[in-house]
Amino acid sequence: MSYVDEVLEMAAQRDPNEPEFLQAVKEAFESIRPVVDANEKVYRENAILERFVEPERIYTFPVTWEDDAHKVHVNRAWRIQFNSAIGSYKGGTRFHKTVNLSILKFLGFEMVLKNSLTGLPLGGGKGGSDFDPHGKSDREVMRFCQAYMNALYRYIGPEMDCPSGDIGVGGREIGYLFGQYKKLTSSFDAALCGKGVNFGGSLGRTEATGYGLAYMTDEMCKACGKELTGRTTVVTGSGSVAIYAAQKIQQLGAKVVAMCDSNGYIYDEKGIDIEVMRQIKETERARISEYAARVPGAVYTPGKGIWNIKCEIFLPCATQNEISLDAAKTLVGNGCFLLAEGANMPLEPEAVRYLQNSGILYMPGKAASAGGVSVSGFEQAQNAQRMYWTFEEVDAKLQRQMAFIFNNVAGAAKRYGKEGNYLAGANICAFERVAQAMVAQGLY
Ligand code: NDP
Ligand code: 2IT
Repeated sequence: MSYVDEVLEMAAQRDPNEPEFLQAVKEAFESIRPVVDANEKVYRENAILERFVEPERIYTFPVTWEDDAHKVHVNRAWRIQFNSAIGSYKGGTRFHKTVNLSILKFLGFEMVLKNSLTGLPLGGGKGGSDFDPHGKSDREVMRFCQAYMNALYRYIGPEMDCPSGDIGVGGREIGYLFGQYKKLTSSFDAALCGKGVNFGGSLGRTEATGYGLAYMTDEMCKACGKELTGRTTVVTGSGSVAIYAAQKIQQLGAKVVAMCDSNGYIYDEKGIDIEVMRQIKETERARISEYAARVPGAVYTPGKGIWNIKCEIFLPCATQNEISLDAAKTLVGNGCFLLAEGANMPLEPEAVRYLQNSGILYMPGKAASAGGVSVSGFEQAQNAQRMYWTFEEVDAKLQRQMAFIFNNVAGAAKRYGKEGNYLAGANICAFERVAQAMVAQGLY
């Protein structure tokens, strides 16, 4: 049995109840087979693959908090410090009712690879809780964040582990988390990213993942001589990644005709009005159905099925496994020629395989969504310098960053005789950097 298969089997036996984690590991390991075969002796001697699938540390903690009616709730929370071979731990925090250890381990594993692609000194981590922020008051969210930080503050820090946002955690939550961290440690350490721009946050961090995804889409089009201008585009989700992906891709000339939330989707033939969307989602925290109530001609459809809308470019920016094989078939059948992932692992494995065989341009999330963590890295750099960069500086660096990632991913695919296979290129390029560092640092 090959080394890759041995470790895949071992992981499946160890963690049979972690389907998302095993899905992420399998996808990456299928791609890196040629690298592992070429370095098998060294990797086996250093147990590189066994160590690669095992988080270096997992903190598990209950979060006890009181709602506005003084009822006490206990949520479960975790922080996973997955791999520190190339830098201190870095990765988002997710608050969503579905959060469990499997989901956070898959996200942590993806972070290790994504952060490697950035070329920055960032190890991989992830954390979060099964707390559901929907329908909670500001004060309830604040008390939850404070209780979460009471348990976590000892284990994070600017040189140790630096959490930021993800689903359910944006500027408001990071503000409350940072406020509590500061109170508990009596320091202004830059232990969190995504902070407000008047207390250490980087300009452009809010937009970074979405803008980065749009820049990556542009790179993919350019590489095959296609124009973005006038391309009908569908973006799933309506959170921070989706909103800024839609805004930037429209600025680059495409037309976004549909977006969704977990209740349903809207179709606006004229192109989504981003300011209306921001007002509804960011300011009012309301449902996307409101958009159709406010914008003449827009149509709301409850439930799933946004992928049935005809488009040339599809940017999934909501959550994992939102796109099934059938949805992928519909997209290709309708003439979609490019799919780039703003979300982490939004496609089921069969959908990924189908897209690859159908020959459309496909960029996995670990590359296409790396703009967010890149600007988190820039935030850490600005904090360390005690400086602020302008929005234009950050945006220019982000554009260079996405081009750098695209070129490395495309180059790695070519090096291994898989030209145009960006999934293989991303996994190979990311893994090589981490594995080399692990070998160089010896056993630990
Ligand atoms: P937000 O919480 O801001 O938005 C999430 C969006 O996805 C909401 O519109 C939400 O709808 C929707 N959504 C969540 N779950 C589902 C579901 N089961 N079905 C349909 N829609 C759903 O999160 P982000 O925009 O930050 O994150 C979106 C994705 O991008 C995630 O996969 C995240 O891991 C990834 N990502 C985030 C980065 C960041 O910097 N924030 C960086 C890189 C990747 P509703 O409001 O109804 O729940
Ligand atoms: O999945 C991700 O890349 C994030 N949630 C952002 C991580 C970060 O540290 O900014």
